[in-house]
Amino acid sequence: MTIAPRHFRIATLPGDGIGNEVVPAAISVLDVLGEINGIRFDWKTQEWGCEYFLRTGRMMPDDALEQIAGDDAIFLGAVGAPGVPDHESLWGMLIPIRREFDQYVNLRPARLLAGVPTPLAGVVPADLDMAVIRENVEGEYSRIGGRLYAGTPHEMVIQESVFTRRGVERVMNYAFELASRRRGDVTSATKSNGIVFTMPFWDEIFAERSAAHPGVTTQQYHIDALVAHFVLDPKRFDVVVASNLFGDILTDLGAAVAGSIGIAPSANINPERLHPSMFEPVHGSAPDIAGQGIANPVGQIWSGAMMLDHLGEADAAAQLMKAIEGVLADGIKTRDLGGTATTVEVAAAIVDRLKADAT
Ligand code: GGG
Repeated sequence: MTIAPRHFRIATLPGDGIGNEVVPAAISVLDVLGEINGIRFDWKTQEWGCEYFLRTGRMMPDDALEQIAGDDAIFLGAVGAPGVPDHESLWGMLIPIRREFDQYVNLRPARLLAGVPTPLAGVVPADLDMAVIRENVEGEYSRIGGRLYAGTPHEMVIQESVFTRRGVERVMNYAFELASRRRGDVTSATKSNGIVFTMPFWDEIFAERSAAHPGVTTQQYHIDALVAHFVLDPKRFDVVVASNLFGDILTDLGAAVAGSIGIAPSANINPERLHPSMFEPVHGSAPDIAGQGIANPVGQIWSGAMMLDHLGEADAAAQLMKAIEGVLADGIKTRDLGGTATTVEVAAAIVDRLKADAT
């Protein structure tokens, strides 16, 4: 009896800069993994991003979200390029996708993999394995505010933050549920000593959610102390829940202490599955190294493993993680990790490893 391959249609958005190098590298790996596991991907590539913006004045066409709304997942590379203001590129593509598809959880694992050097003295892989849950659709990233008296000595700007009870509760619930499947601890990132309305509200809801999840222990730190603990004692963290801005900053730090931002993956998840979720590396478009073939593809490939997990292909995701870890442990690494391999060489080594493990 032959079994028909599972088929997934993936909206593929390489975007800008090194996105155009790491996305094809990851696809070369995922296609082989798919062949091994009876999975077929239909990579529906869209050339949206800053080049599109420079031609059309928009990062994506007007009906972009309608075009991808029915896809099984979105696989995104990076967004941003010199010549396009960063707020145009982010608010023209990444943020509308996250918001329109209600991807309110941004799950960003920070894990030290064997063979990857950490800048932290004396820290081994068992000491650094956390998942940061970043609230992804509200918080400090808002378009509410304004600018008055531009160009005069009285110039002023106001930028509002938006925290809703529904928004905070649901992302915290996700963090508690995730922790209950991991080591059972959630840390909240706050700053309620300085930010007097939104952060005490955040703390209040954290206390309520904690009471509703009695099997999970909790910690709470002001963001300034929390970043110090990330560096000095990462072992104390299992799941960390943070607002949009705090989570964004924390996860670059988490990636750096885990060896390189080049390996950090992320999943923008709509847990109710009413819309497609989006998988992208934490890193940006890195114009300084774009076009040289030296970008680390691991963040993109690991994001592919998270996508497979979300699509119900946990075995294939586990095979991929094993292959990534094996290749890094063998010392096949790009320059950001102290190696000399190119983007394509790292991807090819992961493919070889997948094939070897499958025989
Ligand atoms: N790979 C995603 C990407 O290009 N990120 C660039 C960036 O600036 N992201 C900000 C954010 O995640 O909110």
